[in-house]
Amino acid sequence: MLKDAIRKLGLKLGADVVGFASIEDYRSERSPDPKTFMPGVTSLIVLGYREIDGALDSSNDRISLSSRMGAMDLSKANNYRLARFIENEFDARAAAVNFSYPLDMTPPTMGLVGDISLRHAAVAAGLGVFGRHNLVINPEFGSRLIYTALLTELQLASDPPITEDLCNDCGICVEQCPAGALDEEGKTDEMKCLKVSQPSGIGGLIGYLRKFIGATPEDQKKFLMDPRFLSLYQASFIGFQYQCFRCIASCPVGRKNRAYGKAHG
Ligand code: B12
Ligand code: SF4
Ligand code: SF4
Repeated sequence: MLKDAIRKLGLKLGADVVGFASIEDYRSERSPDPKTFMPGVTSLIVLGYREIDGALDSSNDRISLSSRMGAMDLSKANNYRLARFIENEFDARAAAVNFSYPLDMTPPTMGLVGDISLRHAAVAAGLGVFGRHNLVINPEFGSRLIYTALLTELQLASDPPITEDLCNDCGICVEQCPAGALDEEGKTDEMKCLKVSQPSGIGGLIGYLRKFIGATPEDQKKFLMDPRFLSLYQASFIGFQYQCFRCIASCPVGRKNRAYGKAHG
């Protein structure tokens, strides 16, 4: 009953999939124990939002990002609405885990580990399984879902796990990765991925500032008109500015008929 009411609202608000996991079934070795920041947590509600095919398949990464930004905005508002619904209707605490950030930027993880690993949460909630690209593949939408979650003090049983291996080991994601970040099975080379997928992220900004500090005053003036500086400026108010989507976009599982590849050659 509880699950039905929450699922119904999540879907009505625009999520494409909604799943539930008892906190005991959520296991993510590198992530913190959720009880350290919500002592009474008993379950996770995980929501998935599909990427827009036309955007994801575009060779223009700004167009691809438009779909992501829309999903992020919708998911943030929905998390807030759902948390409020749970607290108002069922008198139980709820807290939202947003799409990606804010992240804990302190050592040792320095922005590379979320408070909740949404992939492990999605797997625990029966929404998908890991594929060769280390992303979660859902039976209906394939890799083309992004996830958010709510932590709650409601007792909710886990949805049945997916036992089928949805990855067909075709290797397309590995071939398509321009950074070679997926070469080692079971591990994404984070630094290689970051360089290509977020060139205007913190690594890019630090590199640029280092060069700026070492430059002559004359060259520093040129640095301020450099297109690279303008991209860093733009990223500072957009948030994480993803510039590569190839591992999600190239995976054929659940891609329907709107085939990837035309714009990418
Ligand atoms: C930090 C982060 C990154 C970092 C580091 C990734 C990393 N190693 O975890 C960087 C910048 C590299 C990154 C890149 C990308 N990310 Co990212 N990222 C996150 C974030 C914020 C935290 C991830 C985290 O906590 N990792 C730490 C733990 C979980 O990692 P781990 O235990 O070491 O697990 C790794 C491996 O061991 C392996 N693994 C673990 N268990 C198992 C089990 C099996 C069976 C297998 C095969 C593998 C496997 O997978 C992980 C990848 O290295 C999440 C959001 C969130 N809060 O979860 C999004 C998230 C994981 N990212 C996502 C996406 C889509 C991307 C990108 C495609 C970029 C883009 N354009 O959007 C790439 C894909 C890279 C890839 N193919 O792995 C989505 C994934 C959605 C999905 N369908 O699975 C997430 C969940 C965001 C979201 N809200 O949907 N990301
Ligand atoms: S986002 Fe791009 S660079 Fe990163 S793993 Fe996927 S394909 Fe490779
Ligand atoms: S592209 Fe192929 S190998 Fe990669 S995750 Fe998808 S099905 Fe698996």
